[in-house]
Parts: sequence; C-alpha cells; structure tokens
Amino acid sequence: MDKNQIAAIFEEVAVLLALQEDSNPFEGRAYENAARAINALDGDIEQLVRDGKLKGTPGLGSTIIKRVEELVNTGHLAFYDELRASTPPVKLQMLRIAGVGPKKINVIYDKLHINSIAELEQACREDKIAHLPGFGKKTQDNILQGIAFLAQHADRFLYPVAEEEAERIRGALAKLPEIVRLQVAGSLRRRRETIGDIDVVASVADDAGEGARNRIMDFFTRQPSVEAITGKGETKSSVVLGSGIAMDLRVVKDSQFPATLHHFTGSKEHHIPLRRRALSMNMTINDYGLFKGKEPHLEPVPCKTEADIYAALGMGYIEPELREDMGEIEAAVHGTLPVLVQEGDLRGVLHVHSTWSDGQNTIREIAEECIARGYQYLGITDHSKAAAYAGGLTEDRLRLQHEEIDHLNEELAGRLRILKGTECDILKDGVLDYADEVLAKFDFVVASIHSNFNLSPEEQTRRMLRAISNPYVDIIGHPTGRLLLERVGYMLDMEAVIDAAVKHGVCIEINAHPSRLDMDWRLVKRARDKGMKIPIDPDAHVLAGLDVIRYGIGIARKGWLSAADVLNTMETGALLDFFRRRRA
Ligand code: DGT
Ligand code: CA
Ligand code: CA
Ligand code: ZN
Repeated sequence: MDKNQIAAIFEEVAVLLALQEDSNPFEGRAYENAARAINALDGDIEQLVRDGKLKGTPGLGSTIIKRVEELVNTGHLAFYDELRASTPPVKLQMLRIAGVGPKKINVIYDKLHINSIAELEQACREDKIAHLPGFGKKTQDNILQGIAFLAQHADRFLYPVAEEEAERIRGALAKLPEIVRLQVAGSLRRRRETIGDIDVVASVADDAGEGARNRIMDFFTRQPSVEAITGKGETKSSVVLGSGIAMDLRVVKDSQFPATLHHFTGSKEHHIPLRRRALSMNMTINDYGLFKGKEPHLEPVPCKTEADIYAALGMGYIEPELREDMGEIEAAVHGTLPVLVQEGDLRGVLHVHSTWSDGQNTIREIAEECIARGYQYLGITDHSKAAAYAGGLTEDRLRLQHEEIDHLNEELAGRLRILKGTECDILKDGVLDYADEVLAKFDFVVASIHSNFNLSPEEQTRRMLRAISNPYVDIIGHPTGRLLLERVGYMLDMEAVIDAAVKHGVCIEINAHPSRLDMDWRLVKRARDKGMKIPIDPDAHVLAGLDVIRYGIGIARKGWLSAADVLNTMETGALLDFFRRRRA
C-alpha cells in the first residue's frame, strides 16, 4: 500500500466520521491533517513504517501511526471497515448532491429518517426540508436542483471510464483473425466530455460466412467485463459492462466499413447538413454507404475510407472531434479547417500543485517527471493564502518557495525551466487574494474562484470581470467550476467573460481534469475565434495527474484549436516574453 492510497483512506475516514451522529470535529480534522502529512512524506511509507521513522512527523499522532502500521502490515483498517459498515448508505448517496455536506446530511437523517434520495426529494416537495433548523427555502430548492442534476446525468459516464472499458474490449477483439478493420465510434471517438454508451464497428471480409460473425459475437459477449447481454445478433450485439456502461458492437462487410463507421461516429447533428449537401449534389448518404442518385434509384459510390466519402462530397476530411455541426462542413468545403493540435505540440505545463500546498509531490519530483516527459517548462501554481483548506501559501512561505525554485532552476539549467506561478483565489468581490506587489513576484498568475459559488449570475460575472481587469492576472483557472456529472458550475455570463478576457489579453484555461474539462469546448471555439491563446492545464496534484493533459487535448481539438492557438505550445523564451509583454 503506498502513501497515496493510505492518505485516500484517511480522507474517507474523515468524511465518514463527519457523517456519524455525534461526530467530534477534532477527530475528523486529525485524519484530514494526517492525510495531508502522509501525502507530503518523503520516501517509501512501508520502509518508514518498518524503520519506525513515522514517530515525530507533524500531523501524525500515536493513534494515527498505529493505523498506518495496520494498513501497511495487513492492507486493511478495521476502524475504517467498521465506520463504513455503520454508515447508512443514504448518507453517502446524499454526499453526491451539490451543496449538501455532512452537517446537513446528519440533520436531514436524524429529523426526517430519510432512507433514499427519492424520499429526500419527496420531503423537499412537501416543504419539510425548508423547515429544518439551519435550512430554509433556498437550501431546499438547491437540494431539489442537485437531485434533478444527478438524475439527469445518472446514465452518462466520464470519458476515462468509457475509454478504459472500450479499450479493454477493443484490444481483445483486435486479436481475432476474422476481423479486418476495427474502430471505436460514437461520442467516444468524437471525444465528448461525457459518454452515453460505447459504439464499436468491426468488419469481416466481404466473402466471410455467417460463422465468422458468430465467432466474433460469441467472443464479444463472453468477455470477462460483460455483466449482461442485452442483444445478440449477426450484425449487432449489445452488452452492459462492469462499470454500468452499455456497449454496442456492429459487424459489417469490409466494403461497408467506412460508411458504417462514419454513420456511428456521428454526431446526429453533423449528419443533417451532410445529408443535405449530398442531396444537393444528387447523391445520398446513409448508414449503408454513399450513392449516386436518390431513392429508390441508388448507385453505390465505392469508398475505401471515410476520407473518400468526404472527398466524393467535395470536401476535405473532417476529424471526428469536429463532427458536431459547428461549421465544419462549410470549412471543409472551403478548405479552411484547422490542423488540430496534438499532444506532441506541447512544450510544457502551467498549472501544477506541489507539496507547498495540496499537491502530493515535491517541486523537484514534478520537475524530474516533466523532464522525463520532454517538457521545457513547468509552471508551479500552489494555492494562495485564502485557500487555507488546501494549504494556501502565506507571503512568508511564498518567499521560501521562490528560493527553492531559484535553486532548482540553477541546478536544472538547460534541462527545465520552473516558472513561479500561483493559483490565486479570486475573493468574493473580485479582488485577488495577494496584493499587487506580491503578484508582481510571479512569472505568471492563474486566478480561480474557489468560494461563494452561489452569487447571482450578475454578481458572479462582475466578480470575474474585476479579476480579469487586474493587470497581473494571466490565466483564469477552471472558469465555471463545473464538475461533470456532479454539479453545474457557478452561474456567470461566459460570453461577457470571454470578451473581457480577450480585451485584456487574459487567457482562459482548458482545465484538463476529466471531471472538469472547463472551459467547455463550445466556449473554447468562441474564444479561439476571438483570438485568445488558450493553455491546456493539467491542474495536477500528483505526478500521474500530468496524464490528464490528453483529455485536455481532446477538448482543445473539439474547440478547433491548432498548435498556434494553444499557449503552452510556445517555447520557453517566447512564453516568458508573452507574460512579460502583458505586464508592460
Ligand atoms: P452518446 O452515446 O449519447 O454519448 O452519443 P453518441 O453520439 O455516441 O450517440 P449514440 O450512441 O446514440 O449513436 C451513435 C451514433 O449513431 C450517433 O452519433 C449518430 C448515429 N445515430 C444514432 N441514432 C441516429 C439517428 O436517429 N439519426 C442519425 N442520423 N444518426 C443516428
Ligand atoms: Ca454512443
Ligand atoms: Ca449507441
Ligand atoms: Zn483550482
């Protein structure tokens, strides 16, 4: 068991403790602090336990150390298992509702004996929640909204969940000798931010017999991750996988593959203007293929690839990410589609947390990882002082951090440049958490909202615009604060925010975390069209958090970004000039 796993269990213990009837806030806080202390430990925790070296670590009392030892030695923690077993499941379910924390959950549970989210919804409708001590009408409405949001998104999945399930099965199918071509289609291929179901298209040789298709379908429905088979035929089978996501496999003749792949890649919205264009050229496109003429007099146009289909319709190839009816057909006809950015175009990353605030790795560790990944620069952005819950830095600690960065930069000269950044809180009134003299000491400043999510849209927009007008702000972090499938973001007028950012030369990030992917790709395109340079930021809190960059690349591509539109494709010198010029 490594330190990240142990810290995660302690974080969960803190939550479970807070959900107990007569919870003691100090006990919970002890586990939160312990989780942070463990994350920040240098070295292998199992070794530290074996050597008895945990004693004396700030944040780790003797009880906690015993529990760490139990976890390291047995892989379990009886205390945690008991807590889990004794916590009513509905309390954990309620945690998923935005704006409802342990305190409110305990009141709801104790006073109204609620056993399910459906009962909670009922209690809201009967106006019972509003009358609980410390609640009120507004809270009740928020809970109803939160429940509706959960219900609406209950049947969708985050991209990485769908991708992992799809990849496992695609990899298995790829080994079958009967299969000629094989491709994931649907929203996953288009790299949407959330996925309804997985669509896969396979082909067999045109002269293959029924046996080949049956073998493929048998193999597919017998995959270990298949939980249920909801349909099984010669051309289409459907299953439900372990995570609850559904998957359709279609098997067609290889000569039909391009048209079938194109159809099931979608989107439905992309197909509408495309079909219209085909008809205007006296052609027909459907899920079987491309034809000259109109029904019923169809004459097939042979196409070996999707590019052939687009070419026959008089346009350039349209990448799957762009197939959303956002103007891509017209651009393909006129040859003005962008060359989309790729992960290899990035020269560095700009929004990363270290152990100085709530990250789990030291700046040195992150720097070495960035070198290994071939980056030229690393922008460290720990939290500012208002974010006390996340270990935000006071001005005194900032000075120490900057000394450490200076030393590392001397040592790593020629290999990596570490940029001094901050993820500075935007306070309620739009003022930044650090004074201008402090902000001036950074190479660049990311400004983010982490509090007061419930302001009116007008107030929230005003707050954001004020932050944007601060000359030290270079990048706005996760601009709407949304958490996909969990909560909508805070309400603000993103069109006004983009316009103001463009006017002040401020960038708005694509936060690449798969639960955020914020700003949304539709807004990315709008910002790009107005000339904004957009950074793709990992917002990493641990080394593996740098991997999420590729989800951000997907969103950048959906937003029509080419390498030149992305801030962190710049070389180090050009990037530093960019930040300096902004301030001058
Ligand atoms: P999802 O699964 O909700 O994340 O989104 P998609 O785009 O994967 O949608 P899905 O799985 O329902 O269908 C896959 C593709 O098949 C879709 O993008 C386009 C095509 N398709 C499905 N239903 C229709 C339809 O009624 N009309 C047209 N033109 N195409 C359809
Ligand atoms: Ca789908
Ligand atoms: Ca489907
Ligand atoms: Zn943040």
